[in-house]
Amino acid sequence: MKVYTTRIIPDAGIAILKNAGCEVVQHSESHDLLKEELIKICQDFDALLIAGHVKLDEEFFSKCQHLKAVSLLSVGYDNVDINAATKYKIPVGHTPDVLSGATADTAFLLMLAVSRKAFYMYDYIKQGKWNFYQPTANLGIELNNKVLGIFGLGRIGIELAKKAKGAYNMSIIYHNRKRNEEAERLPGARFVSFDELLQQSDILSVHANLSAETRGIFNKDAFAKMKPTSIFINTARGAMHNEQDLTEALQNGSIWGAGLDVTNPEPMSKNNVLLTMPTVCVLPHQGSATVETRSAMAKLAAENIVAIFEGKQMPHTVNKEVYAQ
Ligand code: 8YV
Repeated sequence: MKVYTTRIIPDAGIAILKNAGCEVVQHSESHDLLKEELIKICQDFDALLIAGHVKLDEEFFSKCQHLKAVSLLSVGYDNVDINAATKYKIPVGHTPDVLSGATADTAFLLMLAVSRKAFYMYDYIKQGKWNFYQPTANLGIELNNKVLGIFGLGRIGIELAKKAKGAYNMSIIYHNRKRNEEAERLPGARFVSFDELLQQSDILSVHANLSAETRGIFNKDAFAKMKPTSIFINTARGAMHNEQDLTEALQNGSIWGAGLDVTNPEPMSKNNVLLTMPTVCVLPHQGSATVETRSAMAKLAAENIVAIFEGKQMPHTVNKEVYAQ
């Protein structure tokens, strides 16, 4: 069985594939393949392991119907046309759970860094501006006893809620399509409407999936409803916020600060005005980027493929309907 990976992935994943007898070829160049190139390459492979945000659309699946498995090195699968994969009976795997802690840490890091203007102050030293001490300058805000609002309380949101409660005794409110009663028991979270989430959060952190419903949901209207002292955090998908509206909300004082691990578009331009703002911290989509988490993700992505080769179901399938077909 031959497996193609669109990026170099951690050895732990490669070892699992090789131990199962797979031949593995990795795309080792630092640029994405064009769709046509990927389709051509896939003709010689049985399974595809996708890392990065390569788009797999209807045309891809129609021309690669022979693939036995597509396995993502991510929990998010918004780059894949799942209906098309299902139509061609191709199981799509992903890597939930193992990255929840690392991603919640990134949201926590951004929340704290924004509240103390950390990235801006680091730059301030590099620019040689650390000279006269002024007690009223460059002040941050504290997180103790503040309200953390979570948009999309699932595995990652729960991890963040636990950390925020433990570290800062924050109250947790959340908005989901449906109430998550199991999750509510953990952080003592309270379900609120989307408008209440906007109005009541001191920190609003996005952890939902990108879908037609959530695309662009954090727009001018949404930011206008937030507190002028609030901080917006997005570690989920950049397409859920309108970046121009976010920039204006920060400029006109509708909100106080923003922490982004995902931007819209990605990568963010080095000339983006957000990078000059004292109360903005941006990271280059690093949520799951730890040695431990990326290894665990690579293992899971490899196990998803091996399971199919062994005639079993993937441990984590996005489109379980394929097994019924
Ligand atoms: C990224 C992620 O894949 O799992 C996801 O959905 O967004 C991350 O793990 C990774 O950070 C590379 O962009």
